[in-house]
Amino acid sequence: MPSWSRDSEEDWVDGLKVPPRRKYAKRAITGQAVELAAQDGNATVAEIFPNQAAVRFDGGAARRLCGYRMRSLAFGGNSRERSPVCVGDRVRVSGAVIVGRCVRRNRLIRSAPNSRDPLLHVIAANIDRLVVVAAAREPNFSAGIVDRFLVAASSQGIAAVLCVNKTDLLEPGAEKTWSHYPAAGVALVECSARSGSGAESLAEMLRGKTAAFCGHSGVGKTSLLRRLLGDEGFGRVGELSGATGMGRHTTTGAVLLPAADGSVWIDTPGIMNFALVGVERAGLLQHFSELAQAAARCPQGCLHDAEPGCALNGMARLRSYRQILGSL
Ligand SMILES: Nc1nc2c(ncn2[C@@H]2O[C@H](COP(=O)(O)OP(=O)(O)OP(=O)(O)O)[C@@H](O)[C@H]2O)c(=O)[nH]1
Ligand SMILES: [Mg+2]
Ligand SMILES: [Zn+2]
Repeated sequence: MPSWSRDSEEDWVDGLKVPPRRKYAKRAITGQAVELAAQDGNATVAEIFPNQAAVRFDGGAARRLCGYRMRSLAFGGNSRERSPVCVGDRVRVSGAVIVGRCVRRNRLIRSAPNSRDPLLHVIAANIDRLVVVAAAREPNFSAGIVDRFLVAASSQGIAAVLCVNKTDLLEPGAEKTWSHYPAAGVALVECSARSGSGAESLAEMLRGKTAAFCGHSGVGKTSLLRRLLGDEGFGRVGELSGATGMGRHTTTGAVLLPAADGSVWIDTPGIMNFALVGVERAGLLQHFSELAQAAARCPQGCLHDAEPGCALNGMARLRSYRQILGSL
């Protein structure tokens, strides 16, 4: 496994292997940032580095590196976040310092893997659409992680799109194990970043929105974004990777990319374990709308655990539901 493996304990902020000769701040700026109202921000966080964040100021295309105050970690009650700001955060920048973070509309969040403390990893905030990317093949379609992301989106009130990529690898007549999603109320786009098929309909669904692309590693999130943005728009990403001094293909941290038409797209690193945060066992079923609907026909007190008479028996996402329930 490579040393930057993103499921190691400090895989995200501290795990970025920034060469010491680089210009990043060695120490955090002390003091407490303040929480601001939504309209008080003047910039959006585009990428996170150790002790610094790249921001884009409103109305300007340029990125700028800013320091941030570390003691803002207490935002949002007693849960600790790995970083005081995340990609998509609206912030107030004064001088070259993020002095405050605006209230978040929503957040895509998981518990940080392998940490002894209950640390939270906010992958991105203030999202209009969560694009859950999976591959038709290589790697094979995995319902488990797709449904976890769909539950995370639903629990935050974020509309989701399931995007099944690499359809060029699909043999004619091969079974599509994801074909039940539209009936479950989930928008589905089949596409191929390689051939470009489906890219236009995806772009159409995301027009003018802030969309975060998430999913397993290697499913083609970055390739899709490159296809949607064109190489020109993506030149900026090359620039970013250059800034960290890492020649890399695999995405190691979330990056916000503005598209020419006003859409904003966020690439996120592929993750292996997506541990849900803030979803209760009792409320899980409501995030599987087709199961919740069918459950109205169950006998009283049905646990939907393969009991005879359970109306959920045989439904496509029951297995995912049971698995996630068992993990909460
Ligand atoms: N055949 C085929 N290969 C694809 C397609 N999209 C991406 N790939 C390949 O799949 C591999 C992974 O693509 P990436 O775009 O890096 O995947 P990712 O989801 O961004 O991966 P992480 O950054 O690790 O999370 C690359 O070798 C791509 O060339 C596609 O539509 N068809
Ligand atoms: Mg990537
Ligand atoms: Zn039941």
